[in-house]
Amino acid sequence: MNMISNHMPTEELQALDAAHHMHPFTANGELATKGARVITRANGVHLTDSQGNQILDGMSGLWCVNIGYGRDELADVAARQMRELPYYNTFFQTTHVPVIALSAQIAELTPGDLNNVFYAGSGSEANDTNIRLVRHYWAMKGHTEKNVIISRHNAYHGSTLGGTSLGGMSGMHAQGGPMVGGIHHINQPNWWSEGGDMSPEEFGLARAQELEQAILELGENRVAAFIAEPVQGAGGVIVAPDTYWPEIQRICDKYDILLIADEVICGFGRTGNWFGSQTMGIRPDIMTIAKGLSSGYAPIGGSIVSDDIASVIAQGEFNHGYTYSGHPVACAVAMENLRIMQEENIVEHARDVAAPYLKEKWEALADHPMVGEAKIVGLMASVALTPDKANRAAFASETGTVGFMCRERSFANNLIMRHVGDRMVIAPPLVITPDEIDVMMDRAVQSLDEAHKAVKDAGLFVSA
Ligand code: PXG
Repeated sequence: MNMISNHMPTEELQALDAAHHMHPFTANGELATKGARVITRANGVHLTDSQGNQILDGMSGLWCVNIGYGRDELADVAARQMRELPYYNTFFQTTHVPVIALSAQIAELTPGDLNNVFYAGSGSEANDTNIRLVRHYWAMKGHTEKNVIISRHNAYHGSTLGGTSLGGMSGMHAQGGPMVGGIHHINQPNWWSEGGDMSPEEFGLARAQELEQAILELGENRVAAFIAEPVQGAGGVIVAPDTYWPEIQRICDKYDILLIADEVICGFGRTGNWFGSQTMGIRPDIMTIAKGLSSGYAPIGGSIVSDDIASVIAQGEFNHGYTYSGHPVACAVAMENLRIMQEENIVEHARDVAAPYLKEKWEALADHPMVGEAKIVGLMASVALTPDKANRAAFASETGTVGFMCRERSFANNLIMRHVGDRMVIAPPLVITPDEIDVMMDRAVQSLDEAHKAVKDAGLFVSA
């Protein structure tokens, strides 16, 4: 076996990467000529690359490293669990201590009667479970026709066929179809881009009422569930107007439709509470979880379901499961992650210290000449880039051109900040300190300034 290590020259690593590794959501041909950035280690909120740069990770990896990097406790627990019981499954009437402990712990953390966990290896898999689970639930209750799931355009629910179909990303629907049937999409509550002349409150209500219209059009007896992220993450940190969620809850209650809160990003402290549903004041019947559950240290996801759903499903055999459902090492790592979050009051730190400190600085970005709205909930935030904030105008260039320029400046300034189209997005580790927030914001402002200049110089500061 060849010895590929951190000590190899970056160019050699990049060449091997380009030759054999297919990256997700990447134009791989283009990347091959440029060479991928090689991340070698990480600690706290910082990454180190193969050239020795210290990069502030304003995205917590992919919105997941909530407790920050470099926590030895998780490594120790993983090693201990691998020695004791590296794998056993939870099929066919067996169980093990890590999965028992984690399930009980999750039941304690979740609101209401969300006391039952079906495990998966990722958020995508968990949402695939949800499709089958909600349809099976209604079938068990004698309503086989109640099988349509309503979701939203520009939602992200994963990359498996089920996750892609549930999600509302047009670029994803355009590839690898046909999609899973029986899924219907309504519009998102993105006031900045789509609100027209309405006030945010009017618009929030109107977009929520699209759910009711869809139910009436599809047939009241046909809709099984509505799925949504409490705050759209991958869609650009889109925060619904205050009027939106109460109306969604009212409609789900009225028509007896299961509400699935996809908490893959919002869960485990991201919005300043344990779950985004609490921040938004909703009562879901199912929550999808992944990412922050283990802070990304081990792959694990799941569906947390209400006592009612669990009891109906328990009346027969649910022919569904993954080899790694309730993987003991992932469960042990997740348990340790939750222990640290509780003992160190990390959600409280996010809510009471980091989020308020960041909010003030983030919202001040709205004064920047290229920034329109600046939105923030807990430690997830976005700004809409615009050439004309008074008119909430989009750029004339292809969507994402300006956002990409801004991201490039951000990378060059050793800050990981994402662009989603022409919105810039951050979601730093929940443990970030005020001093680190100062550094993050200095780099963000510098990147915006540099991008603003580059956009003007390129003649791109022009409305569509
Ligand atoms: N639901 C939501 C709300 C997510 O954000 C998934 C499901 C799927 O989870 P897995 O574990 O299968 O990836 C996600 C994942 C991005 C980005 O660039 C976002 C996600 C994943 C990868 C990239 O914003 N979210």
